[in-house]
Amino acid sequence: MKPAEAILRLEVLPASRLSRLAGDGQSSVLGGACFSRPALPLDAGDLPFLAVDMSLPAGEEAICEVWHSAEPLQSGRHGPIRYRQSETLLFGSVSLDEVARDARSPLQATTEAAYASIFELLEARGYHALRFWNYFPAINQESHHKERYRQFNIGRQDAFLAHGRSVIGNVPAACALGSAGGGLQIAFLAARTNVISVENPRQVSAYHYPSQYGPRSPTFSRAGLVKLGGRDMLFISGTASIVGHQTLHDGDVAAQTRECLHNIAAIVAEAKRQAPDADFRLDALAYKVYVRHPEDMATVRREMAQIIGGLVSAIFLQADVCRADLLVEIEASGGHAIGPGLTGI
Ligand code: 3EB
Repeated sequence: MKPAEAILRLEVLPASRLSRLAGDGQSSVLGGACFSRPALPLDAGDLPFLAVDMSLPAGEEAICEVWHSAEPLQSGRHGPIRYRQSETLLFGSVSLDEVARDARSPLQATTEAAYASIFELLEARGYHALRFWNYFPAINQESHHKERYRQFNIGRQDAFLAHGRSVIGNVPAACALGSAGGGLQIAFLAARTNVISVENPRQVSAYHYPSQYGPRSPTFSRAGLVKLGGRDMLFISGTASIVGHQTLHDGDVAAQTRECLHNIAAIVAEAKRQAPDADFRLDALAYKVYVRHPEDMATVRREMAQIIGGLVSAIFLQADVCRADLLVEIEASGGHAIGPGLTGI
């Protein structure tokens, strides 16, 4: 498929080229996210973009992932959310400062408020949540007697429950990473058609994690599968070195990377079982790789190249992962167009 005609295409480009793309009112851009340290003052007009404060590998330029669609697009706002929609898809972004509203921790309350707005929007417009990207600072730090990731999980789950949504089974794909600064930032992709949730047979579903990982289980599926324009597309959640519900390979970033890819392969196999006509392949996915320690970047790249090969689309970022013993987390998507331009491993 030619990129220009694709119903959904992911382009990865230097942030310096974003304003040229965004300036055009007829833009094919749905939305996206840019990553740099510090966060860039973004020139994205009324497009839904996150400017995330997150480090890149040494010497790399600020980078954006940009989702495009060939369908006619319309921009809008709903409360704090910017969004852009087509007949088929809706992409949104929201950035909120953490503010205390009541006895709940500011992060918990802000998370619940952000998700409540998102669900209101999706319900009003008739879209199904497919994929969430969650970023907020100090994810492993404790405040209000709880780790901040756990506060986030309470706020997120409460918003699902308040909107009559299931918190097990058919839940959206997601990731949650620690940024270097800023507020709570959420980007999301939603579809008009039904989304199928995919789980990983090697892992306990996150929504069934036992309470040792927090009072509320995280509300996300291992991947979301959707048919858009007759093509199966797969959005794989952030995937870590977890088997069952336990972290494996404590302190060994190379082994953790291999375990992540083993898990991603298992999710892809499971997705193929649910969509037999799809041709998802590990070397045709677009990857985003979050590495906790910058000095581990080269090791992660080497392990990935060894398993997948060098010619894949991949973004590498330095971020905190939601369990203190996780050194790397990898997300991926496939079935949509990718390019122009590949960022190889
Ligand atoms: C894990 O598998 C690793 O809370 O939205 C991965 C993907 C993780 C999504 C989330 C967390 C989330 O539990 C962490």
